[in-house]
Amino acid sequence: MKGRIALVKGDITRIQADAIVNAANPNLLGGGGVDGAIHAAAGPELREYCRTCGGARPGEAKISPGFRLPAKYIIHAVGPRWQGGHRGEAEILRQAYLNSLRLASEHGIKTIAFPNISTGIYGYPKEEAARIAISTVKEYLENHPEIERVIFVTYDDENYRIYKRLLGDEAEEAG
Ligand code: AR6
Repeated sequence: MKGRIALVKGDITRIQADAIVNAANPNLLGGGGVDGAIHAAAGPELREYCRTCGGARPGEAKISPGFRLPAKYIIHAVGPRWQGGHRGEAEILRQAYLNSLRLASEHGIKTIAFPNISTGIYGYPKEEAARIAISTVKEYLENHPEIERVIFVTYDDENYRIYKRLLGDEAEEAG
């Protein structure tokens, strides 16, 4: 696993990877948070493209070109909205990561960067979300050598500290 997981603090729109993941909403037409930043940086062609994607349910993911981003692709994953933890949120969050990774494998993507899905506007408790993100990615990497590198991109200080503690020396610090 060592060398295949990286931790970065910063803006995901600037990441050089084959794909970056967006924390989208079900209509895939843009929003606030990281979704707003990705649409602003990728340009209006992204919204036009996403109109043809048919949306995505919580836990699902769809892929688009990266347009003006350094990344070749954007994978739009819809995380769960936190409703107290008894509405299947954990499994939906796991599926959002897993379906993003599956799309990456299908499209020959070797490097993929994830934001901390659902931990902003959707209100998922950050440490619980980080544990799900890390365990889902690690399990997938064990069985999928075609994915060479997963970059966890943290933006706020709290998520950065949580990921740093949970990953320990399993992650290289990059960026
Ligand atoms: N780069 C990396 N991470 C970022 C950036 C950025 N430029 N900006 C914010 N974050 P959120 P959600 C982090 O709210 O909770 C949208 O309106 C932020 O610190 O973007 O899944 C969608 O359209 C947080 O840790 O996504 C949906 O309606 C993480 O990104 C809804 O928000 C996720 O926060 C999705 O909510």
